[in-house]
Amino acid sequence: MTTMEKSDFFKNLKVVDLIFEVVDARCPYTSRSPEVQSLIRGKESILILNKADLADPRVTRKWVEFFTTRGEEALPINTLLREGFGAVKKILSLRAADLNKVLKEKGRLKRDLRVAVLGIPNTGKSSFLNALLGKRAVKSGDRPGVTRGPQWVHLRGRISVLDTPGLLFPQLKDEDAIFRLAFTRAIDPDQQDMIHLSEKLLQFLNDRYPSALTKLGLGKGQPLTLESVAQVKNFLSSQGGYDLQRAAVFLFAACRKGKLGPLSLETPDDVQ
Ligand SMILES: Nc1nc2c(ncn2[C@@H]2O[C@H](COP(=O)(O)OP(=O)(O)O)[C@@H](O)[C@H]2O)c(=O)[nH]1
Ligand SMILES: [Mg+2]
Repeated sequence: MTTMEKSDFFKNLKVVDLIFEVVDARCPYTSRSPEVQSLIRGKESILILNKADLADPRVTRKWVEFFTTRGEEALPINTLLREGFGAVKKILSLRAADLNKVLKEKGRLKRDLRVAVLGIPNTGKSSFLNALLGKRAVKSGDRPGVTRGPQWVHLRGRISVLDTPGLLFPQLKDEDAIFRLAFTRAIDPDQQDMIHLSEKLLQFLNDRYPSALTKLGLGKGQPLTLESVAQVKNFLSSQGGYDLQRAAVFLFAACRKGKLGPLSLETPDDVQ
């Protein structure tokens, strides 16, 4: 979003009734933006734990429990397969009915429930929004090159959805947060110290998902180190010895591609 579009989005936010805050199910705590709290003051927000297909289902259940205990509603979703959308649609129709019941009691006219989607980069905001809107294709500007602000798309059942998601910034609180956000690509891993990131990844996997590492087929010698990865891949440095930088980049990319199976980067115990 450009700055212009961003400010338009936040202007629209004032009249929104319900917000879907999209986070990454693999790190639903770290992928929340601290900005959200001040933005949604007084409005109902529902946490969408998206990419649930990539997360460890046992841990996702713990997260849902964690948020529920804190009085928040959290729904695990797989946007690619449209899994979990039944619950989303149900909430929308219930809230639209509630809103119009209240309006009627006050003797006011019926209106649509206004809904917006927001979150940090790469959590799947656009995919989730498109899934919500379904076939009601979002029209681009009438004339090419003309920027337009976010627009309301009307859905059946007295619901309107803002057609552009709100982009928020993640909080780079500490090294664990940076690792989780780089792994889920909320931030660009290439802008980080790759050796450090990959060492954190190895430490994490050896600790939490030791058998996942064997799926990479990088030798049996446990625990895996950057040295051993460079050795197996024959990544040699021009100064002699192994090229650990190259091993780090390779390992991080290989693990991100989902070959390791579903895994969760943090559990409620990590953040309490
Ligand atoms: N595995 C998986 N991938 C998803 C899911 N939702 C979105 N993605 C992928 O995540 C990437 C980022 O999605 P996008 O909607 O552009 O995220 P945005 O930056 O938040 O708008 C894309 O490659 C999507 O295909 C999901 O539920 N599961
Ligand atoms: Mg997007």
